[in-house]
Amino acid sequence: MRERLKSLEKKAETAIREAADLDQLKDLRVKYLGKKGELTTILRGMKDLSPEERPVVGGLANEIRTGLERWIGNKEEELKKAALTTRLEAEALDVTLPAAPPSLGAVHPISAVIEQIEDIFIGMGFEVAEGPEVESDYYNFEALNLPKEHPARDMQDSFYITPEILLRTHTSPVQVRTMEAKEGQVPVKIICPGKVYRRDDDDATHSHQFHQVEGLVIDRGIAMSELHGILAGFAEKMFGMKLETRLRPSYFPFTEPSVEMDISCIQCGGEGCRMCKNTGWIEILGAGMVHPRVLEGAGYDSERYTGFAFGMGPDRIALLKYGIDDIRHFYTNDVKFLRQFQSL
Ligand code: FA5
Repeated sequence: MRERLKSLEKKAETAIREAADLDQLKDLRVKYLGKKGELTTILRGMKDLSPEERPVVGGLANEIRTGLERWIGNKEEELKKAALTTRLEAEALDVTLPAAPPSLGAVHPISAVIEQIEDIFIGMGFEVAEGPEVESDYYNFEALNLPKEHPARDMQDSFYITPEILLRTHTSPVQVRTMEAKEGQVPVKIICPGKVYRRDDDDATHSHQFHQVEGLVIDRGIAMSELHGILAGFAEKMFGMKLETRLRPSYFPFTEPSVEMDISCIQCGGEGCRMCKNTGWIEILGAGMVHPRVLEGAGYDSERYTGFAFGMGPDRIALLKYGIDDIRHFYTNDVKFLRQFQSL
């Protein structure tokens, strides 16, 4: 029995010395000193010893237990210290390292385009006006010469909230609101940027929510030539290059005559390429002379005053200007896409 105890002591000492971590040490304590441990198992055989041998072996067993407890205690200290040192080293803070640069946001490309449009028109003497996105049927349609049941209402499929309230489908209602606020005074020279909403199916060039910038000029003797001059000047500044422009006849119920303005393709210069679908031209806005009925309805004498209005889509302008192939990139908020515009 003595030999068994001695050999157990040796085996346990080696195992304790070699324990790699606190968990292993805990297992060793259970294995050798636990209630069902090896020392207890050996001591169960004491009943077979002679009465003389019993106290001697009992004393030896106690000595071995105390010794192993001490070894385990010392090893525990050692392992705890080592674990602490490793943690401290891993968490060491080097205060001399240069700080990580804070990650800066970027201006959204559509906001950047709207700001550029505003700057250009402010430079030409325009003021910036605003209007509500939740609009009445009256301002969005009726006051713009689009009475109920007018077939041209189908040109702008709408999100109605009640039969009389909707999300505005264009920024043109701000024309009427501005004229009303001016109470027949001239000159009126405003642009109005803002969000608009249409029940369009989203695709590469359509979004159900997008932006427009409206423009309105009213004074005595305003003619189509002024409209063309101002918008051609705007296009060159916007795209930063010499451009050809042309007005094509079009139809909007609130302008007469109505036109769409094309610019020569900014990619091929008019030769024909994929961007301009080989036509050499790209449409950038709708415009026209304010319809006399719209002027009169908002309190302006159409015999004395004339004016022009235009409406453009900054989303489509941003697609052209930055060579982006899908309008949906603007609305999915992928930071990798947006970071490309950090320099704007
Ligand atoms: C209008 O909304 C007129 N109110 C513009 C106007 C104002 C004409 C004043 C005359 C006088 P239109 O529906 O064509 O017109 O839209 C104007 C621009 O909005 C388009 O040229 C296009 O750039 C943009 N646009 C229209 N629908 C979408 C859409 N679903 N997604 C993104 N851009 C769009």
